[in-house]
Amino acid sequence: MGQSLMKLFFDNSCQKEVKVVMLGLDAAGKTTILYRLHVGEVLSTVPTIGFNVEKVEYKNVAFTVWDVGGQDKLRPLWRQCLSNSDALIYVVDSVDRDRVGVAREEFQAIAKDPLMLNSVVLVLANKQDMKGAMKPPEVGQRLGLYDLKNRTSRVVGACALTGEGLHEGLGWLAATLKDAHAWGSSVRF
Ligand SMILES: Nc1nc2c(ncn2[C@@H]2O[C@H](COP(=O)(O)OP(=O)(O)OP(=O)(O)O)[C@@H](O)[C@H]2O)c(=O)[nH]1
Ligand SMILES: [Mg+2]
Repeated sequence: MGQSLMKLFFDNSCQKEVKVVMLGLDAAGKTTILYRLHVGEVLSTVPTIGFNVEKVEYKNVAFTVWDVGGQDKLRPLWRQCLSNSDALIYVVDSVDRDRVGVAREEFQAIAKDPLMLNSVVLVLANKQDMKGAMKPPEVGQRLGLYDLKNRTSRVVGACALTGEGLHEGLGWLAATLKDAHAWGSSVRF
């Protein structure tokens, strides 16, 4: 089979699987986002104690998304979920200016964790529907996203209630991971 025919075959017949860990402070909107993507609806949530894991398919990529509780006493758990992650989705409550410093500290610690050094980073600046929400570039700047060296990263404005930004973010992750893994020309699948 010629190279281009093989690429076409793998692109169309093999679904790619990636692991995504979704983190962020409590009440940032992680669980709402997870189920908005998984079932296409807004489900009522309670604070997550532990984690939720669901599969979300988009653009021929099967994302296994780990949504880990963000309360301060649960954050030590985050590190136990990092291994073999292809991507980090870091969710920020864009109206929570009081805690953006804490969000930054936690983000920096995770982004620089040795287990995450090769992972792609998507920041979702959530709750864009709310008055006074920080815009995505400000959220990126306050997290120190632009200071990270040698990372593929992006910040996208989102609203979990309407779904705004969620597929844009996933689409970017799918395209970026396809490039990073050179899917389509490899025989990984
Ligand atoms: N206005 C608005 N509210 C949102 C949005 N996303 C989530 N919420 C609300 O924010 C609250 C917290 O959402 P969760 O999804 O439970 O937050 P979480 O990040 O999973 O919180 P933990 O499980 O404690 O880590 C809920 O009342 C959601 O309805 C959004 O985009 N806009
Ligand atoms: Mg939750």
